[in-house]
Amino acid sequence: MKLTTAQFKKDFLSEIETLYSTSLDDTTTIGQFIALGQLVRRYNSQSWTRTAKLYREHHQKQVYYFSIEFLPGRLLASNLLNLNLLSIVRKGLKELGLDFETISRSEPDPALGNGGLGRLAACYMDAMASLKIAGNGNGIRYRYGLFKQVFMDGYQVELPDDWLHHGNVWETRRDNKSCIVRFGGNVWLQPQPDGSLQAQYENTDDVLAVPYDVGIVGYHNDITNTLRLWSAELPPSVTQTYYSQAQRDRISEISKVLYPDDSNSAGQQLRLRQEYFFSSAGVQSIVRDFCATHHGMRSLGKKIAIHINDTHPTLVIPEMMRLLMDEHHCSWDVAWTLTTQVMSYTNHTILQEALETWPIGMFQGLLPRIYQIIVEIDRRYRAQQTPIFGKALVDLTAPLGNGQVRMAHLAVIGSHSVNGVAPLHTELLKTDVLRGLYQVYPERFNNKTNGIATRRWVQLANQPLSQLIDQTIGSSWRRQPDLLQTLLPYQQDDHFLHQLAQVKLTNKQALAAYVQRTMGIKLRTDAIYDVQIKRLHAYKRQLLHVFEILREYFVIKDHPDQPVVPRVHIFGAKAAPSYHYAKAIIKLINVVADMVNQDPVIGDRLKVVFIPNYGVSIAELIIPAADVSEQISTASKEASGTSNMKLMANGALSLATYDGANIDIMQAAGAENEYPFGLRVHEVYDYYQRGNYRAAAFYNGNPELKRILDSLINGTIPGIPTVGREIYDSLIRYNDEFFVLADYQAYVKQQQQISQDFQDQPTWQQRALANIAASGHFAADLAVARYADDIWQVPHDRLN
Ligand code: 26M
Repeated sequence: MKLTTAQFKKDFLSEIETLYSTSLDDTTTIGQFIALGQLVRRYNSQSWTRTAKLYREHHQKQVYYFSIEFLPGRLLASNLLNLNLLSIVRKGLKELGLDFETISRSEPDPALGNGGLGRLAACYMDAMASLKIAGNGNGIRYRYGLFKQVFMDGYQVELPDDWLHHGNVWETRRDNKSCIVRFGGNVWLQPQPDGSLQAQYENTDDVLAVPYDVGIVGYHNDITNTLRLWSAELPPSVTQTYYSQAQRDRISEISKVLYPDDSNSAGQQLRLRQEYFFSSAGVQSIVRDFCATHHGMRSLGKKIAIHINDTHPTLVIPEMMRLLMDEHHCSWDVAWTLTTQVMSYTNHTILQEALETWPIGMFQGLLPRIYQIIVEIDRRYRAQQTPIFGKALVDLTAPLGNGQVRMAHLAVIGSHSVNGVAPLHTELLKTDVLRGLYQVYPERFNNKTNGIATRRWVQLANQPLSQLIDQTIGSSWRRQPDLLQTLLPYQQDDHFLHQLAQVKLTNKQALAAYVQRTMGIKLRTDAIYDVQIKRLHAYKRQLLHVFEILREYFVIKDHPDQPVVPRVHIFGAKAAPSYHYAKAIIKLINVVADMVNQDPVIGDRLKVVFIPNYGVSIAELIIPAADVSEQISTASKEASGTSNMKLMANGALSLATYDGANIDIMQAAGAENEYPFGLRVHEVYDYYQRGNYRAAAFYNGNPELKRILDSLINGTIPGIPTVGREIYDSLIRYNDEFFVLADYQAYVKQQQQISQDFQDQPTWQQRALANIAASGHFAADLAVARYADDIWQVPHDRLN
């Protein structure tokens, strides 16, 4: 939009005046943020209204992205970037004596997600708006987001994240779009005079679902899509006059807090209530909108696509069946055809413990009508497929089995498309996790490699790099990230490589200043910044990284006068509060950090910083400063990874196993520009099959490794008698479930190579550039365009 600096200043001061009835110098930073947010909303309000109208008038097919998590990060800067107002606002505020960055940092970071899954959903919302796809998000407005992490005595302590304390400037509550979601009670099918059956309910627990809409601004295209987050409230009192305190609590509980687990199926009833709550509310509002503009249901499959982000929203399938049959009088067959036309499903994990199942007893009690429908889906599936595939395979793949509702099976059976998030991951779905269903529906399976919002992760997070790229190849890459490829010839340009190194230095200085200010640790900016940022999980093997730190520590202690290449090891990671082992590793990292950082012999040659409360905003600070990207999961366990993509786009070299999208990154940027190592998937699977993995053999066969492991239990690392023993036992007594010891040697070898290579800065920067230049492959815009073409079948803007 068009706006002069003078007009902006006038508008901002008037916004302050209207909101606070006082002058600018009498406001707080958060107050200034709220005023600025309101103003941005006002600037964008026409676009939001117009977009809805545009889609309606063009009868555009709507995509609804259902996700139990959205992790958008702060929205002020990204909205201004997309509205092309960032520099005007920056300048205007400066002229008013204010600093944009300071104001921006006061915005709460909505942590309505755990990690990769929720962040991916947010990147895809941004991409859909930028591609002019009629894309809608559908999720839960958690009153408390993911816990705030603090360390006390090196242990993780969780504090509530009261992100709505000052309200949320970006949301609009829409009472007129509320709907009722039913739980529990009894249901029966009542024959009607016309011969049809009508579902009748009694003694249900009704919950009012109230939507809060957030505008998702497209990049320089006057499009604003909607992210709809549902909040649970008491229904209006016409239906019931009295609610006991227990009933009130049970209702408000539903959208009170995000489950902090990202790798385990919690199996708790509240989780199931959350899942049905936003699935039902979302489908009801979709069908309601559809009916307002269409006659009958016939064209539903042509006008609507519903995407199921992991199994958590799978109940959209039986909920759609329920609405079509019970409310819109479709036959089973018509309803089923429409439902499967509309639905598609993305799987995000092959970890067995993360595959959701619900005990039938619990499920039936909570969702009796939905359960009836699943029983019928199961019956028909068995009847149809048994003659073709036999009873054994059908038992294995049916929606119901072993007394459980199997959500992934229901998702595959009720969708027309199932995708994994990296080529390897999709192969493993076909051959392992969903093998049986792949036999039944081979044509449904496809791959969609993950992508990231380059706008946030490069343009906003790394402005020095973005400016350098602009100066070098012009600014079209900002709209078309694949143009980053044209940077590759500058590998031969010494001046450019020098500037690239300067950019990295600037970003390291910013991170070092943050670490100094918040943790009191002084970091050299000429060290290798070696970064591992992701949830804490045994399969992600932060432990392997710790072993490298201990190795480096012993090298210096043994040979204090030998020169070493200085390193800073940076961690960011939250552990699920109930994940005891992950918390033990957090304690270990913190204790090792203290030991290393305080040792005068070590000095500034080796530092370890575990930055607390890792999340989107801290990632934006760390990623641009990274030299090395640790992507060291056990081969086969990481579905894709996305921090690997964000780090490469910012010029970090990957130290990576042959897992998830690491493989594709190596292919795109050239393996010679990364540090691959470790077991391949087939080797991991061979160990499983033969049962011949012996961790102790690696321990006994490698004195350096033995010394490191022994240091966990012999007092060398102080203050971890229990934690050290637990970790040691997990490796030696319980045979190292994730093959840390098997990969140790190869990992260390690459780490040593890194230390050597880093000293040749021009060559290092050439390789950093190869990563930046190849990162356009992993732009969310490209990934979402493929979803649009292959799965949703919706039109989108061309990417050039
Ligand atoms: C399930 C049940 C109960 C409570 C929580 C959950 C749950 C929540 C989040 C389970 C899994 C959740 O997220 C999984 C996840 O983040 N997977 C990651 O998805 C990324 C995007 O596709 C991939 O890049 C990562 O490899 C994958 O681990």
